[in-house]
Amino acid sequence: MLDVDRIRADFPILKRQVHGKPLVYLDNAATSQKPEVVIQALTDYYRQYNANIHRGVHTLAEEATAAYENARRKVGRFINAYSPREVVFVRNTTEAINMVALTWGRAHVREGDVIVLSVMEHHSNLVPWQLLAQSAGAQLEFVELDPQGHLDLEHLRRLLDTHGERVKLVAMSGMSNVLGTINPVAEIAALAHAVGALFLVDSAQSVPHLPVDVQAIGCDFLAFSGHKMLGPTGIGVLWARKEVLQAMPPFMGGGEMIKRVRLRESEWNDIPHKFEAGTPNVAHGIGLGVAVDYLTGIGMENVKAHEQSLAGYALERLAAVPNLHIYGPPCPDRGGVITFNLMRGGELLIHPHDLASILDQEGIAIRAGHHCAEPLMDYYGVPATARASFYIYNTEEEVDRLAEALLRAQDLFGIS
Ligand code: C6P
Repeated sequence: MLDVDRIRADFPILKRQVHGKPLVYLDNAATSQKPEVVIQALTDYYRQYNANIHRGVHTLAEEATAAYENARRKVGRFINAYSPREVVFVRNTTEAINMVALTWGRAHVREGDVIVLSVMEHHSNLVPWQLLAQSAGAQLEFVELDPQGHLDLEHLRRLLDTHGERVKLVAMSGMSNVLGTINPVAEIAALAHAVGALFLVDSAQSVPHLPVDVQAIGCDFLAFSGHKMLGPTGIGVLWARKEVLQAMPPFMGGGEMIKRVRLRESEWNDIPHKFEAGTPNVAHGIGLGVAVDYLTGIGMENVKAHEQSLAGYALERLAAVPNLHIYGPPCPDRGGVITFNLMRGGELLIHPHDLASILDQEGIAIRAGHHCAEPLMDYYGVPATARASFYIYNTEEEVDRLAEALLRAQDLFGIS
């Protein structure tokens, strides 16, 4: 069990009020809050050893380089990378997936090839593949869902059987940002590899909330964002197997990604630097390392257990709210994401945006909209949904406040 009171004390923002009410922050799938140690790490860098890295021999440059490379090692250990050299720092999940599409994808995906995705994907794990498929003349296929919101693995098997070796890549989320579904990524990796395809995990929602071990999954690429896991914005990670990264052409050209430059051609640096052109986000990389320390200190099994217990409590508590339709699977197949609509006979009673505004008046922050998963909204035939998403500092009392606010919102709209 987590000592949530102690954890909450580490997050200065949780002390603030919104519209005169204590903040209930339930928008963690969009971005998490930051503990004092992460905020402090950024200030320390700028106050004490701000310098460019991998370039200078002066003390500040050496200290900054050591801290940044240490953060890379921490991140590598956190996901059980084979080597820290497999950890490429990028801006976020979106950049990581685009990097794969624009480098590995352009080199390996040809006309008639197939990329297998699912209908629950975030736009970041969809649009880069659309762009690649359009330029290469490749085909996209989509795994559908079962009625509870799990991936239909039989459908995946059928797609892989049908297209066989033409499938070059399977790319799926580790956990859905809308349904909360935890996907069986190790099983998917094995199915993808059986036809010779590589497997990319969009881990934007899984690395922050579940233990993730790239060796146990057996994936080839994994992408995630620092800002969703207590770290700063503007720093994220592309992990890929060493052999895959080494064979991949570079992404952007410039300083740092080269070993030797002539006027007409250049020799690339070793991985991961080959993919980190220009001055990187030094402060935020170091901050991500501190966030990883913080999560490691809690233990990712404990993080997962806390969020699943909150999700279970929320499913039970919200079941008592009339007219509430919840999307996604039951526990334990889901993490701490609860997406819902107030509806009757398939019609929305309150638009999720109105609902989010009403809850905001009560100090409760949830997200409303399509959650950057428009095809999934189409799949369920709704324009938008409301979503509450949990993290280590959320409590059952906050879930109670959400449930009570949902009842009051219906009163306000005169819904009986
Ligand atoms: N989802 C949400 O509110 P970036 O923006 O690059 O850090 O992460 C993109 C991304 C990719 N995949 C999944 C599964 C995600 O959930 C996200 C981000 C946020 O659901 C913001 S749209």
